[in-house]
Amino acid sequence: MAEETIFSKIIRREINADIVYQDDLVTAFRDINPQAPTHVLIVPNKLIPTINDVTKEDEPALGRLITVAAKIAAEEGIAEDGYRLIINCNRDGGQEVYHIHMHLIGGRPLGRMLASSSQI
Ligand code: DGP
Repeated sequence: MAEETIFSKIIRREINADIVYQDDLVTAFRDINPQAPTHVLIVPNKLIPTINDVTKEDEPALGRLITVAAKIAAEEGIAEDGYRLIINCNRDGGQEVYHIHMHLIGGRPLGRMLASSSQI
């Protein structure tokens, strides 16, 4: 059994967060440390630690992450200019909270996907 993170408490509304959307499958709330004018985290309500742990039965919730991202981007007024969706996985991916979450980031030009580096 995976260990709960702070995100489970946010989903259950046991601690404060700026929740912008919630339904039976996913919850979306503003990142506590925003990297751009819009920075929303969209998470499955079910605790799935990483992308490596997903199963076929998670497909409805994982698909909902995308449709909710598009809806929030439209509401935030960033759909036309564009935005970035990111899911980090494990240490090399930079994952800090072990409850799958999709970052929706936009509201300014985001530049190249990765900082340029000579290391491949
Ligand atoms: P990642 O590196 O992909 O695991 O991103 C974790 C993000 O979660 C990071 O951008 C900060 C955010 N975060 C961590 N704790 C909290 C919290 O308690 N509330 C909110 N709203 N965001 C949090």
